[in-house]
Amino acid sequence: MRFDVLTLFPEMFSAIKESIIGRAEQAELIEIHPVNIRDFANNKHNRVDDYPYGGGAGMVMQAQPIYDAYKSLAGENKTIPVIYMSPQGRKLTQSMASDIAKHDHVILLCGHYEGVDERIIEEIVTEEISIGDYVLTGGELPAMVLIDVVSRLIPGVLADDSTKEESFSNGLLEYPQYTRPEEFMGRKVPEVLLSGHHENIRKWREEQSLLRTKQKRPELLDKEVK
Ligand code: 4H7
Repeated sequence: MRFDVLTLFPEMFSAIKESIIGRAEQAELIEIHPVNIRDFANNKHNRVDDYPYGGGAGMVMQAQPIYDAYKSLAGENKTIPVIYMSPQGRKLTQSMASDIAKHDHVILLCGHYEGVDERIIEEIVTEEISIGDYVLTGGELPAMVLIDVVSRLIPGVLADDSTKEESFSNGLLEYPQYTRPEEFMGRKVPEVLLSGHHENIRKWREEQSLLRTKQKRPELLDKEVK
């Protein structure tokens, strides 16, 4: 799967090339391709923002450099999803991530300042996505969150295919995990996990998942599992 990213800060994406996502890119399971919108400025000072019509605080990202950067990637192909990372978007969920993972190419648009000229949203954006109800200085961190969430759903990216059992896929929180030693600061690993009785372990974990969800995120129990 290929993620093209339209951004004013392409260097930020070196952060996501570490760890599991970095390994997935090495293995050519995914490709992350940041494109600097500033390279498409058509004035001698490389300006890509301007004052908002009607006045008010801050600057707005101009349509032309974003459009030209987009065209350099998509050409005449109008079928590639263009996702604008914005606080006004639909809030990202695990089930939205599964849908995005079905595409083999997406373009992510990262806004800065007061956002982009509205005509870019009308002309090229197919979906607006938010990562949560809080304000950030730019869309780059949300784009990296989306790339991480989607990439780990691609077959081969995770060593084990654990994604079917995890939180938000089955609608429950995950059960508690323990590793060696058997006793730490006087706290023992639950006996059942040492028993080797797989059916009892499965039942205990299922109970713990349900108990935790009731305690920590009761609202998840009212949701339908997609
Ligand atoms: C697009 C439009 C995403 C991008 C507006 C982006 C939060 C999220 C941004 C803005 C983002 C999220 C304009 C919002 C200036 C903040 C003061 C960049 N913030 N800005 N406002 N929740 N910020 O996914």
